[in-house]
Amino acid sequence: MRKPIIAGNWKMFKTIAESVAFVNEVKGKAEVSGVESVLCAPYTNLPALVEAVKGTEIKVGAQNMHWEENGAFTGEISGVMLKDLGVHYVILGHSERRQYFAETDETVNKKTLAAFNYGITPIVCVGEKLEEREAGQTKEVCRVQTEGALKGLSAEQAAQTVIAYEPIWAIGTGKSSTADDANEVIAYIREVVKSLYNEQTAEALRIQYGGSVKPNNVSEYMQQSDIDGALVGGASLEPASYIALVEGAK
Ligand code: G2H
Repeated sequence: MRKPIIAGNWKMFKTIAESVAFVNEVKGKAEVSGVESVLCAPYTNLPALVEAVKGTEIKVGAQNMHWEENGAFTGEISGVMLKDLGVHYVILGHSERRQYFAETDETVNKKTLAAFNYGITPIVCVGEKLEEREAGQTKEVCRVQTEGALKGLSAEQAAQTVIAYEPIWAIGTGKSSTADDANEVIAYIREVVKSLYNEQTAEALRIQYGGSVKPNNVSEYMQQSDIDGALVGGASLEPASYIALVEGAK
């Protein structure tokens, strides 16, 4: 049985004080037995957030990291630094990073491998652009990105990886993939993992849907056979909405 995982991707939102106030509001509420709840915040908020979630079931994630442990990489943060803070998850290869910050399958792979060196669980994002979808290339794009990200991981590491399928045309647009369509792609990604490893690994690995998930549609996704949770941007920013998302994943 895969444990559902709701991860809030706060992107470049919230000050430290706002992050702490958020946790104080969702404490005891966005904590539902059998559902993992993760808040992925800007780097600046991570220490305060790790402190604020102490004694709760909520985990903290970053939204990126460098693959090297340290070095002359101005402006970058490494896995060892995140581990030092007590961060459990890191989002890698989000489409906004692929689009605006030159993230490639190769850098996503290096970062994914590095995350495991520090005991941080990667949430690896894959997904097609609108023109790729219209050209019938959705599965092929997801296959290439999934294979690229997992390259060199052991079966045990792959089983622990979380993949987020986020069709790019559905991100922050209010247009979401139908639950059936998302499930079809996600089931295909699981087949890809099976062909790379084995059935046991593919059945253990969790795959989220992401792209305009809201409290009123999260349960439709969760009812699908292969969708194990959601990576949520806009709707994760308000406490009441985040609580409803976690409850909707039961
Ligand atoms: C996709 C998603 C979170 P939103 O980027 O990763 O954002 O829920 O706002 O579409």
